[in-house]
Amino acid sequence: MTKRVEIYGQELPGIPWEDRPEGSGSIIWRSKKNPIIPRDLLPDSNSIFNSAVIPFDGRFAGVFRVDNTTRHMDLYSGKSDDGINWKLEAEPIKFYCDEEETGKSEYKYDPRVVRLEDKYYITWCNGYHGPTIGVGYTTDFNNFYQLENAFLPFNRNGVLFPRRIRGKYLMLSRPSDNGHTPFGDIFLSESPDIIHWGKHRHVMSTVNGSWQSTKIGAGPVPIETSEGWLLLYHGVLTSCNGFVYSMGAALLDIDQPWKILYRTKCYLLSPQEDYECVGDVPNVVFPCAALHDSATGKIAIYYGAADTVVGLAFTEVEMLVNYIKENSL
Ligand code: BMA
Repeated sequence: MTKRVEIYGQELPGIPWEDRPEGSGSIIWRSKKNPIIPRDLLPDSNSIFNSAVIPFDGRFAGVFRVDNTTRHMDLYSGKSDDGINWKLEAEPIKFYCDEEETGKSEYKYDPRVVRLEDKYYITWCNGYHGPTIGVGYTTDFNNFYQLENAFLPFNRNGVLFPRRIRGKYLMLSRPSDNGHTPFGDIFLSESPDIIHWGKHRHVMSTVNGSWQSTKIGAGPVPIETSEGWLLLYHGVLTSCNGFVYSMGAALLDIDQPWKILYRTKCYLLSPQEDYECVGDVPNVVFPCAALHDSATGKIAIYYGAADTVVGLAFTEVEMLVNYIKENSL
């Protein structure tokens, strides 16, 4: 008998959930309520998409990417009782900073949120003379504090691990360029204090002739399991009609997470529904958060669709981990 795959983390009985549709063989299946967040949830939102949610205070809280009708990109906080119906603040998050320079930001997008020790840390793509990784934290989702950018420009998709490993904080990121980067591998960096980052290690590269051939980037915060860190990530293919963003998954070594144990050969979710294929940027599924329940192994994945709306999809840890191991590159 195969060993039961466990999630090491908290129980979340209120996790949003829908069973896999009868007869479906999909490893990841979409919510019937998709898109769960429409583009016009706020009076001046052009689009609400690549966004991050987390259990908070018996409910859910989140940090949302909102592009407004001037097409400025910023982060907004929001709350929800059920993880599906969200109320967003009308104004973007204002981060407090110790130094003026730290808070400089031409734009903010693609947040990730992680519970790490006694705080909720937010990482995002921060405009500071080009895109780099902004870092901030909150304890209450009312007051937010900004720290130093983690890296020099150009970088995107900064994702913190949910605990220290061998005493150090770890962050995945994807060094890039100033535009719609046509390349990109995932790297890992470590820090003693979430301010100073170094010991940069290569984690994984693109794969020629596949859905992940142009660039890849970490998605939600890695989930600790009995089989390694479960990392959902996006991979990009360049078609004659532009980029296509799909989702895959990998298992990383628990103590040395720059080492890949397994990695899906096929995508697990690709833009196929109308709201994923049609929008401000067509053909994009872009995962930024995953809720999980250690008691049942249920996982709820939040992803941006077509740079316009937020979608929700589901999987189950045992099914997903076994699939990754059996269908690895
Ligand atoms: C990336 C980021 C994402 C976006 C994607 C597709 O470079 O800007 O925010 O979802 O492109 O446009």
